[in-house]
Amino acid sequence: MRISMLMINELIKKKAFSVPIHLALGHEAIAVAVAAAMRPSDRLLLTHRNIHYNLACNPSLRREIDEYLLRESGLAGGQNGAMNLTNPDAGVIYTSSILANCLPVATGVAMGQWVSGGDAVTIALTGDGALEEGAFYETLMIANSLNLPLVVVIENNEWSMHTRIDERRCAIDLESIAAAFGMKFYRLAGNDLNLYCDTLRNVRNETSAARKPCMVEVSLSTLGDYTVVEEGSSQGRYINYHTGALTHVSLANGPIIDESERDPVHMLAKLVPKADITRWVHEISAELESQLQ
Ligand SMILES: Cc1ncc(C[n+]2csc(CCOP(=O)(O)OP(=O)(O)O)c2C)c(N)n1
Ligand SMILES: [Mg+2]
Repeated sequence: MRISMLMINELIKKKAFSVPIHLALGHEAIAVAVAAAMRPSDRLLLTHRNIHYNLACNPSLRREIDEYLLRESGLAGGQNGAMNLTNPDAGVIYTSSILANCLPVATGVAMGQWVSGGDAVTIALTGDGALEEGAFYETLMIANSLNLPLVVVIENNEWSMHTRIDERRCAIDLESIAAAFGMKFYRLAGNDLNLYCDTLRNVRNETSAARKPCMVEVSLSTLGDYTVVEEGSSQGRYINYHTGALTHVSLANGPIIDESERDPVHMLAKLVPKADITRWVHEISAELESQLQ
């Protein structure tokens, strides 16, 4: 997934796409965990930053890129582009760039699953910016009132475009909000992939068995931030990545971007001998490049 996104970044740098693409470098661990937890009848609803889930659910880089090129061979037949990308075959049935918009839609999908019986669940993704929308709280109220099998996952990178949480609003304690609605809450941080996969599998199965909604908050960093020093200034200005090309990040420098807990690939690399990582990178890059021929 990391190498695929870095390849896409190289194409964005070359201005290959007419649609805006929000890379999700640093968001990979939760996407892997959600995709691994999903069963065939489960449904996933996404937001503007959806590339990692689409790559996790269908690792065809060719079809992802074809969608961004608005070609018929794309994941959604070239109709959706990036910010509305769906992939119904993999359970990704709705994606909206309107903040929090996927939540009421997910509530309806979960209600459909409840009416039909069975054990399917709906998983809806959102960022910390969407907590500023009324639809977030209405979704919690309806889903808990009707006991719907809905998992709400919040990717908290502490940014909404170029504004940090503490610059734009009061803190929102999601654990207390979940408790107020009487729902289960899990918090993930640190990019431990095995822990994320175990947690999401348990959350999915508990939600299915109890037919009660659940909330998961994931603290993460959107990698690609940098500092510029402007002429006449001695101080650097911090630039947070939101969308588009990461001109200072290069595929040639390898898949690890930040040698810290912020980078899930760095955390994964710590679990595997270095020679294996080098071999994987080589093999995966060759396979992905062959898809792009
Ligand atoms: C209702 C609404 N208001 C404003 C926007 C403009 N907008 C697009 S992305 C974004 C930031 C979203 O932040 P967050 O949900 O935390 O996701 P992140 O980009 O940090 O992953 C905003 C404000 C929008 N798409 N929809
Ligand atoms: Mg955010």
